[in-house]
Amino acid sequence: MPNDTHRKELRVGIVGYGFMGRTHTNGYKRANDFFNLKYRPVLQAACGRDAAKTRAFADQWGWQSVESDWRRLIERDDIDAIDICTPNDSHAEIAIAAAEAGKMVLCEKPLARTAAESLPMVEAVEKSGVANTVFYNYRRLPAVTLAKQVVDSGKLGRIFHYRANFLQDWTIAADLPQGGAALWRLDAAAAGSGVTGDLLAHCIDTAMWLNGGIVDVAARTETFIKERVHQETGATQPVTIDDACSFHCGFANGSLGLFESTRYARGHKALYTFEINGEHASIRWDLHDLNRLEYFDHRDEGILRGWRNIHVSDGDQPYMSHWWVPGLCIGYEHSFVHHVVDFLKALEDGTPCPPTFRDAYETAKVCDAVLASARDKAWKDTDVRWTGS
Ligand code: SOE
Repeated sequence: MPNDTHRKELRVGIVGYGFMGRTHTNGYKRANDFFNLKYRPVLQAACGRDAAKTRAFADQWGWQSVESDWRRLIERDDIDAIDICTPNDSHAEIAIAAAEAGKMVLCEKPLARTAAESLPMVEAVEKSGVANTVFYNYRRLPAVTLAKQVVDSGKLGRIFHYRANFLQDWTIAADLPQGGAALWRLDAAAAGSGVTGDLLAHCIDTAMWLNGGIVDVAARTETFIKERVHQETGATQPVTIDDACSFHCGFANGSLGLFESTRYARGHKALYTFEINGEHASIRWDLHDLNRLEYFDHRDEGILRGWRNIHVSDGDQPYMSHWWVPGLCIGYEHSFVHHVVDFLKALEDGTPCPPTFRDAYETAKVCDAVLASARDKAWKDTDVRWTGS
């Protein structure tokens, strides 16, 4: 195990100190404790518009300095990588400026509000050749990574169906305000869309990673509460996000997809589930039981055939040899630790760390097609060019 003096520093500047600022910071802090890596993230600077909150975040989590203007952060020559944890409407401007300044860019999902807004970000990182990645974190939960290994092994045979849900219930109250701190996800101007960009984007990223490109979609959206008070202005305004969205789709491999997301499923807080049905076998996964992968194989001996409930906690399963001892669980936050680890390993190897900005752009195209389909009440082609990363 190299000690810290042999490790190459990756000096990170983070923009944003909310929920995602904390998950990413935890990833940087834990990566070298548990994994043997050549690079070591340094918590160089935290940046946010509210000076007191940024300072409190920096003190709590160990960021060495603070900035109140992201442009100043990007100008600093003691920063190697910019990590964007701000609301979606600021991702593009920050990422493009960072890439043009030659900084690596790590960005919270979704890449931006729309595919059109995402494309210049892809062009900027590709033109400057900087390392880039987007935190679609669920890929890196060990059970989900194991699902990828099972699919890639061909055990499922020809794939017929892909099914995913992401269900929440936190916006049912009609008096919940919209917009501003912590509630920007309810404001389409800041978020781009509602559940489609926030939750289905996760499902789409995982789906294309596991099952290949989505070629066409037919969607229905609904906004159940039509007006809400804006948190900052106090004005009652129309709600312009989608509260719920479901869509059918076709994949390039000929399989059918069925996706549903809502923030109005009373009793569900973050129920992300997916299931894949193949010719020989099926798998399914549930975020509420994130260490388990369920597997059914029709080729098993008839009298013993049934769903296997695999507790993904053994040393030969993805990432797990770096944690505790077989049988002991890890949690949600480890998906971000693993993402940081994979980013650092990719730097070491000189390879991309998926999902790259280009991969996330393809996910944005599907989200746009879903929203366009719901608006026009028509099937839409996605124009996705999925390369498999
Ligand atoms: C919204 O409630 C949210 O926090 C998303 O923004 C995340 O991406 C998702 O992982 C959980 O739910």
